[in-house]
Amino acid sequence: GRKGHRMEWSSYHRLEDIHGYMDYLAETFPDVCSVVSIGNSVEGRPLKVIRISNGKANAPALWIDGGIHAREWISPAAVTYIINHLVENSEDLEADYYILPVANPDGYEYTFTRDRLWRKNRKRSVGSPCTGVDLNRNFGYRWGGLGTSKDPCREIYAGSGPFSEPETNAIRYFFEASAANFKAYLTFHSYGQYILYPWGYDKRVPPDYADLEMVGKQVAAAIKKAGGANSVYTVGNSATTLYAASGGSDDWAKAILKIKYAYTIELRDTGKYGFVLPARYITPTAKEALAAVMVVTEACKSL
Ligand code: ING
Ligand code: ZN
Repeated sequence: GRKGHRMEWSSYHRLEDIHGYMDYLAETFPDVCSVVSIGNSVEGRPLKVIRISNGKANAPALWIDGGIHAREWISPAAVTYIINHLVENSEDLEADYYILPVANPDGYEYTFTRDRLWRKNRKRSVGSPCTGVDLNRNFGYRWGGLGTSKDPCREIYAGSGPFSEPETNAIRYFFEASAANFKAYLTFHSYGQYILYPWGYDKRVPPDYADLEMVGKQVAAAIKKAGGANSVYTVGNSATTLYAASGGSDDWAKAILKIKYAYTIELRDTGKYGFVLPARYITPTAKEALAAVMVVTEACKSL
């Protein structure tokens, strides 16, 4: 089209539109954005990361991802909204952002073409009729523990080993190769309206959990302010607040990468529509996600 991209936030978009938007931004604002593919999915789709930075020295780095679970459509929609905001306000940025809006592109496309409620990636298991690994059980910290399954037919199948999947392995490789000074790792999911910090593998908490709890509460307050009566998010440790789940990305970011502010943010709603959140809620929900990013950015600056 005339604008050079098809992105907007009144409807949910296919992968092609999201990737097209990222490429458009990199071409149009080369001083602020660049796009790289950090690897390919099982079916060969690129895992595109956009870096947004105005080049200020000593800026902390934040990682943001979305769409690790295919059916959680609000997550890529909110993450692209965050990208749009950061690029439009790039003069004011005091951090560098690395953003992967669709971490599970095969699953995401599958929810448009075949099964709206698909969660996992699209890896075919040897010796089983079932397809798909839960990418948020496939990271390499306490892999295969509580809240996971070895059965490829389950929604919480952890895969054949830690980082067995190209999607999670690409994220690991990206961090291993990156020289950026990551202070936060934010992964957006739905639904439930929770701000969750490690650990997920069991009900224990990290040594600095008081800092995670405090910043989490600041995030919840900012979300309340940005939204309204329905913008109530609960803060807590994943395993206690929601359920135990091992091999999640936030536990890995915290334990192995030593990134201080690791959060899983469960966006809207609280269950009325669940994963099938109507598109009229994209903008209000994305504003909540953006408020979270802004609060965490502030916290990173004072580290
Ligand atoms: N929820 C997360 C899941 O992967 C979670 C919740 C995240 C639990 C991190 C523990 C650790 O199951 C959704 N909605 O995917
Ligand atoms: Zn999820």
